[in-house]
Amino acid sequence: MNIYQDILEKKRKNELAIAALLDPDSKAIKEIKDTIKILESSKVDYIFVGGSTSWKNDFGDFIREVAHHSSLPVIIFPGSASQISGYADAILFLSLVSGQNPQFLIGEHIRAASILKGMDIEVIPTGYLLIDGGNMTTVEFISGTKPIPQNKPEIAWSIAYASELLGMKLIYLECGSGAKRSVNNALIKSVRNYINIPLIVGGGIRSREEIEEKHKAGADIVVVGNALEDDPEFLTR
Ligand code: 1GP
Repeated sequence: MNIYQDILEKKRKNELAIAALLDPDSKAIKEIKDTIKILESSKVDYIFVGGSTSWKNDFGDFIREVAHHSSLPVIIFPGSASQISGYADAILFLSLVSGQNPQFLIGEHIRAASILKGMDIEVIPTGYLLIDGGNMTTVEFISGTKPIPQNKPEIAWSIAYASELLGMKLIYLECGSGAKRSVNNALIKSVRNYINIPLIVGGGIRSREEIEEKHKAGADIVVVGNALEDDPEFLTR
């Protein structure tokens, strides 16, 4: 299955897609099998695996276990070039375009290039924009970049559209895992109006209503992490 074609097809039909984020730092490897069983019976389309750090589990062991139990597409959402594995179906090749830190704009990518060469994995170039979610998140701290204020949509859409012009295939608006506030609908709408490529929104989304709102505002894929961590069955219900 070509994941990007699948994302485009869902966008064309205006179908909401949900991605469940499994972070190797917040889940024990032995819980993966049961978690995936629940995700497969809920309305989840993709499993994202990754995070800004990887202290608790070895990334390779973690993703191998996810891929072993999952019939859903497994997509790496990498925090660095250390989070790459051929067990995944695809990788979001994230460039942190809202910041000016060369390590996350192009540096990790150079490290990743020799690992990805010859690996049978779909690579999807993604412009990653950090948006202010009301608290300091791990991604903000680790990347050392400032998030875009929620009331400055013109900054967000300029960066998003510039990323599309540079050839990015997806835009990801991110408030950071555990954000107090998710990306507001006005900002999503304004970015949506400027870009043609699919839009991912994540960070601090905790309810079904919020997921639907983000979709209505223009998100093609909504990412949920912590809320599923706290209550794995909330999407099933
Ligand atoms: C992080 O957007 C994701 O990149 C998920 O955030 O854990 O807050 O749902 P949450």
